[in-house]
Amino acid sequence: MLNEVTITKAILETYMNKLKSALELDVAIVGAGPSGIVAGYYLAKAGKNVGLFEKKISIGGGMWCGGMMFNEIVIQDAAKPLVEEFGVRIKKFEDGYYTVDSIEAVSSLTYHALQAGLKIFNLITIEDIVFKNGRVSGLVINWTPVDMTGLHVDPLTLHSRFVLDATGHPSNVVEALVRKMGMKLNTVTGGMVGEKSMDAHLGEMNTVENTREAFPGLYVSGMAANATFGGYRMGPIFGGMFLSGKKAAEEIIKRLE
Ligand code: 48F
Repeated sequence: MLNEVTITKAILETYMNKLKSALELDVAIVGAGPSGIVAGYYLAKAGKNVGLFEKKISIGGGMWCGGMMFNEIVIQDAAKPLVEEFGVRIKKFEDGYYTVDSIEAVSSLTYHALQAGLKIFNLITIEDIVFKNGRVSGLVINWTPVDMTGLHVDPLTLHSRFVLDATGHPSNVVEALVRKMGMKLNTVTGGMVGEKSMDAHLGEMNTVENTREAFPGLYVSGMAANATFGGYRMGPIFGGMFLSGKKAAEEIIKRLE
């Protein structure tokens, strides 16, 4: 006969073991949008201890709904090999423009990242960073419902050799570093430069160029990279997001070695 208490123990013990294994990470990724998931996949594939923290229930960030709730996304030639690596089916629209079902994209990316060894924690909000020896050294985590309801509950903490801010447009981790520590970033102004208006071509290039270390220990990817270093937005073309995640992983892997 099935025992409800055994079911409860199975969940508690398995989850706690997963969380305990993520308390001293090589890389902590904040935000499970396209750039964060892709970065997590390549880091996990390289054998790194990597955890991804997402404040919402669902993984996928802004990718589920394509453009304006039409659930197809566009990719360009440069991103085709990467998308193929995840087994996602690509439809040619015209030379240089391809479409992908956004739901297939989110689910395939997530599936492959988990299978590669990425530990994903949803419903956890990053509310602050750990700052030690002049560098970003970890994350301050709390349940999203605590954040949403404003309950007075102290958070918990984890350490990480590198943090990747993949929180999209708000660039939440970088914002916390600047607001709370008043630190100068590795940008032209020393602050968060801010996202620019729409130019799909420049935006796609900016996303990859801006994927780098913004402060010792803290990398940025995806729209967080554009918000930090100043880049155009690009709308529902996602090649730049995928390539940004890959670049973030490659750069961090070099640093870890
Ligand atoms: O915004 P998002 O999808 O990140 P991205 O990888 O991709 C951007 C595109 O989706 C789209 C675009 C492309 O044309 O412009 O916007 O840059 O996903 C960011 C994720 O981070 C989560 C948020 O819920 C979303 O799923 N997030 C944001 N702040 C926090 C967070 C936080 N403080 N703690 C945990 N997760």
